[in-house]
Amino acid sequence: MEIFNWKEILLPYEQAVNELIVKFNSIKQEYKIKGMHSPIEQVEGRVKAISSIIGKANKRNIPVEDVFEKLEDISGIRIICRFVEDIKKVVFIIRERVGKDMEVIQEEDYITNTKESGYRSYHLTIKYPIFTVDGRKDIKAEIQIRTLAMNFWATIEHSLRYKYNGNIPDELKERLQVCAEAAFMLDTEMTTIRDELLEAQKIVQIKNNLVNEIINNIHNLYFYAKVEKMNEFNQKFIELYQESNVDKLFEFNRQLEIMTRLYKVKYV
Ligand code: 0O2
Repeated sequence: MEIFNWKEILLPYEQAVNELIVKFNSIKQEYKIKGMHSPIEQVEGRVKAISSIIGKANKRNIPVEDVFEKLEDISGIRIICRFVEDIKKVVFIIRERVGKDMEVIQEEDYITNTKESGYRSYHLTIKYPIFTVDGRKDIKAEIQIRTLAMNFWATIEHSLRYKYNGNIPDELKERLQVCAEAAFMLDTEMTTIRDELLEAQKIVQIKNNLVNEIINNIHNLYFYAKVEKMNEFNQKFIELYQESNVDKLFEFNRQLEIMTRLYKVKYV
């Protein structure tokens, strides 16, 4: 067998993994800073262990010198989402990057087409350019997108697969299939909570915008109204803000806008 300088060969794969982790974490951060629900909960990445590369090459009858061309998951990224719906959103975000900083070369939907083992995940194989001292190199990477529940199941099953050297006993296989269905039921139930969460986030956003408008309108009124009137507005605003009733805040803002218009007509 040809002697490989594995460390040097795997370096670009490591670079791809590191860059992709940074990029997906930045997307997560952007959602958080904007006060929005992030479809990305967690990002992980790894370069496949040399023993696993050789093992997979043997299993598929691929000469080791061809593995870098033929194996798609030497660079692997895993994106964990809270909810099943978030997976679609992440897939959409990745597809949007096509032609910019990555190409999608294959998609496998193991959520709709659950594997016999019970495995669920959405897989995307991408081609990602990295820039080395020798120039551009396009690296294939596998992105696995799954929920926390799917990840919990896959992690346990993967360990058992390892323990039994790929031959999990039938009885255990069946129990794992039952667990996979239970995990999926949990995901389905969680979807209803997701809607509640998004609704709550929307209300908070509406309230924040409204409060900003009210403060702005009160500020404008300082140019026209008497001090006593302004104290009255401020007092009323504090009361309504504490009451946290969005409808009443809307009505108060409407009155402030009418008032501003009336004062302007009077003074212009
Ligand atoms: P590792 O150790 O996670 O890297 P195959 O030829 O069927 O073995 P292939 O064609 O590369 O695999 O593609 P596939 O089926 O899409 O699987 C790619 C990866 O998905 C696997 O990589 C696993 O990470 C994950 N996966 C697929 N099926 C299962 C499953 O039943 N259980 C778990 N836990 N993970 C699964 P590797 O190289 O097999 O393993």
